[in-house]
Amino acid sequence: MDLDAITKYSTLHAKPNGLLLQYGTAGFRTKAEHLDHVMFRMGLLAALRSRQTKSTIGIMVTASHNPEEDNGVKLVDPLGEMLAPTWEEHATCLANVEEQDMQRALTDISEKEAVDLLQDAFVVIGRDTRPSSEKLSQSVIHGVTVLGGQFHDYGLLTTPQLHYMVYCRNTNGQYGQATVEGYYQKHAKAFVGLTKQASYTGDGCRTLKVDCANGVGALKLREMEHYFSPELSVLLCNDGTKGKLNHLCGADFVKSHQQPPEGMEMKPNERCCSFDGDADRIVYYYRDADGHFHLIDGDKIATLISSFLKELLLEIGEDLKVGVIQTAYANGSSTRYLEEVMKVPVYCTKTGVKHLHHKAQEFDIGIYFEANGHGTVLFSKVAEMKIRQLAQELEGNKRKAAQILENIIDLFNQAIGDAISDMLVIEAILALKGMTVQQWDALYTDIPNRQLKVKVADRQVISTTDAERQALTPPGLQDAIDGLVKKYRLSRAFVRPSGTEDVVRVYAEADSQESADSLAHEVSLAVFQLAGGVEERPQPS
Ligand code: G16
Repeated sequence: MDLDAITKYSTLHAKPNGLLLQYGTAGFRTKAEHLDHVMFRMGLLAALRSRQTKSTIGIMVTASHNPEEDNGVKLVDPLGEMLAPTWEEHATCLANVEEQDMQRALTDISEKEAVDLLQDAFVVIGRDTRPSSEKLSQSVIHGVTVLGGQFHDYGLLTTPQLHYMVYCRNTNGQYGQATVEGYYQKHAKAFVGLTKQASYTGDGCRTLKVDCANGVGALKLREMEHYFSPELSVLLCNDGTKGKLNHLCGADFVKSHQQPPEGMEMKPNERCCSFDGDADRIVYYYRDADGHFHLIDGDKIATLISSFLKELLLEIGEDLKVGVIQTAYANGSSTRYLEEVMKVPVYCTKTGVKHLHHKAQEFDIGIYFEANGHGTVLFSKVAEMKIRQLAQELEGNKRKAAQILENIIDLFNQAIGDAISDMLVIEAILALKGMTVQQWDALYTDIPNRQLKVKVADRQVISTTDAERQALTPPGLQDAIDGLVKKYRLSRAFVRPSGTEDVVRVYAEADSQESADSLAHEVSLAVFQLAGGVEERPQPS
């Protein structure tokens, strides 16, 4: 390691005085102007991680659903998964260390992790469309090269595409070709294969309206469109030609405000969906004939997929171990439906796909979705081999079911939740089942719910347990929440510090929308009073 070069170049990426950042739910996120040093340092860290694992490591420059002025960075581990927890700690330590201590911090990490400094290092980089992303990705590249690492800059990518590239490179192309064309071809082939099997619905070409949050998803969907047309035709809105990234649009806006994005013209009963800013989340929705808006969130996506997969497994006669992973935000109705009607075991983890992904790996088929639309399905190697074998051996309808499963395996992004791949899976399932968006929505009725944000001086004063459903600190907060919940029927509520925004998140469910709104507001006031609220007191909605 050329320690002098590190000292010399790190002064070009100076750390702002007093700034402390933590590797949060999905990497570092804050105002873009505070991130140059973090990017340089994550370039250094990725080079070390690459040497240690003798694999390609990914770095994505994005702040996903956050406002355009923010930015962020996340590291991608060898099989396309999120960075390992011990390395998240190294990342936090390296991002916060003072410049004069950088050499020591890097040496400490190398020693602790037994990094062979003579190994080659290779890092692939992607970025979203934020105005700040290009310059910040140059700082990442600087960090990688200062440590003698090689790199490939993919430029503009969706976050899941970058995860896919890492996975492909580290499996020597077995998972797919590590190019954008490779990504399009692999997923489109599986999608077209599936929709061909949908012949009995006689549905032909389908149209879907997609709100792209004015983000990179629009560019990538445009590039990909001709690979999957005419089986699916997509009409893009909020494609980045005029509006601001994530502003009044995108999956996060639609889910948390429970209303359509700006710029989307919705005819009655028309199927529409929204991506978030880096296209790793998707939610669906429609307006009924009376003009009412219906949201179909990650929970209902998980339900549709689970019921479809269970039907196929029944057809082929395989008793594979299936599990659904959710978080505390999952609507109570979805959990009940999955457990009681579908008889699928459901597990709850902390927020953040890294937690859900990890749990999902325990099953032959692990279905994980956050209510916000972030998720995918993982197939174990054993399950995959079994299904591929049955697709050759079985006959008639059983063979057809196994072939559908084979295509589904190829269509899901096995590295991370992916809005494009999830959209294609959903469209294929609806086509195969001959199901309308209204029939999908009618699987169960959501318990009315509300999500709010509260500004506090230091959100870390709130700590939680029981998969974030109970607050441990500050003292008195959980008792206050328990007291408020008792006032409403069919109710529950919890609070947790966000790991991507400087806010505390509040979630409440109750028997009517009015009650859910009121409970969420009362809990917000308790947070404001007991956890050091700043700026404006929460107002009733
Ligand atoms: C990220 C994570 C998600 C998480 C979301 C919100 O999404 O990948 O798993 O649900 O942040 O996290 P928090 O509530 O801690 O702010 P994205 O789409 O912003 O990358």
